[in-house]
Amino acid sequence: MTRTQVGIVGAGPAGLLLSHLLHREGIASVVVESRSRGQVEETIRAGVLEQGTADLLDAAGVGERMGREGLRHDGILLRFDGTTRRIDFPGLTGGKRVTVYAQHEVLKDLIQARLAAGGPVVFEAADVALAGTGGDAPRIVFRARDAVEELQCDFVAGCDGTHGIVREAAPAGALHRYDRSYPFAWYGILVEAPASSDELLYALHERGFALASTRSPSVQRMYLQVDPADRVEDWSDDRTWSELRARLATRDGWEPKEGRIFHKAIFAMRSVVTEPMQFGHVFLAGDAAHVVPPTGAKGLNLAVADARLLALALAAFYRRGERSLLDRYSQLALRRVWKATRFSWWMTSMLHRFPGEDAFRHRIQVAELDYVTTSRAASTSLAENYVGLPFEA
Ligand code: RFL
Ligand code: PHB
Repeated sequence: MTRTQVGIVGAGPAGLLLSHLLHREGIASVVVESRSRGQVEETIRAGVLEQGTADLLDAAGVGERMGREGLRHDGILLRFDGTTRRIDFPGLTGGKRVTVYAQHEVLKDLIQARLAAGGPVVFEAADVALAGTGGDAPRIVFRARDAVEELQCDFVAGCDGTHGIVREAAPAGALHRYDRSYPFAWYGILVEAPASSDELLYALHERGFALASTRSPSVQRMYLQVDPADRVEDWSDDRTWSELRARLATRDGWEPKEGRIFHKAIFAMRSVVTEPMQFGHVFLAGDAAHVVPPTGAKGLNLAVADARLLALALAAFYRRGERSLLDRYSQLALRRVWKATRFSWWMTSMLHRFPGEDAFRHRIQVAELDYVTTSRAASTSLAENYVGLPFEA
């Protein structure tokens, strides 16, 4: 049996950042991850960092490569009815913007920082399970290199994503899950091509939603709303480009720049919130506690906000013996979580075609986009949520 102060399940953004922030406070942690380092560093997911997320990574000493390679964006474009309107972030939020920098690049930077500091990250852990969650010394039990290991902890952080096991260790009835499935999925591609647009382009079209995002000057990320039953095999390159051209079309003949598609994936769209985000000495952070549809680009940023808050609460406990922040972790985290859930649901509702929707609903969506992009009050509301609301505490 080994001992640590904080046992962390999952080496995603939530788990790795928490471990890094704790290390900076002089608090020991061990990260236990089921996948290999290579798999963690190669999974294609999010790309948009809120101003506060980028500032936090900088202040924590892991923002150097992001500063060099990340792309700073001062706005987004909303396209509907063949026209394009811009939301100007700095002008509406007192100078805030977002940074486009892939999640797996953030993870590479965090893993490098953890390993350089000697912080144990156990990759390829099998049969990860929790024990003793009813008492003061929860344990993480797992197999690594064919030996059974037991890690005794003061606290456990469940940072193990949507399908994690930590949440499942809660006593029956202790947690409530709010769940909403959307009747469509996103089909995402990576393309070798120059950017079609200087800023992220979100489009509402009668044929469904489309998004042109970016990863670098030579790699683009594009998404289409598709049927949840679709598989990537249903989407040939030709069909993909013809649909992107149709949904992103403008009255003056704008077309996306095409190139070699080298990655395709389809994923479901859900909103989930777990309440509370703690039981006994166990705390949940990131997707383990909540999931948002990607339309508002909030998932990674919420994981970062949870990790920040939990690190602050644990630091108050270890430094000053103060329990009050730990006791209020869930309550404080959920205020941000529900606001991001609302924003992601609203962006999703405004920009997608719902099955069975009639012409009336489509005209209402167009009117809403027209309003959001012409009223300073409404644009400010979108902008301040997109660049990120202020952190709690
Ligand atoms: P993660 O990243 O899922 O990490 C969880 C880790 O836990 C490991 N794990 C286990 N380890 C040990 N034992 C077990 N039993 C385990 N079970 C799981 C997993 O292997 C994994 O390494 O959760 P975390 O840290 O909470 O981070 C959440 C974010 O990854 C997620 O919210 C975002 O990717 C969501 N998201 C976006 N968020 C944004 O903020 N901006 C975006 O632009 C954005 N775009 C996206 C997205 C998510 C997407 N997908 C695929 C769902 C775009 C896409 C396509
Ligand atoms: C991405 O670049 O992957 C991305 C951008 C904006 C979103 C979702 C995903 O809203």
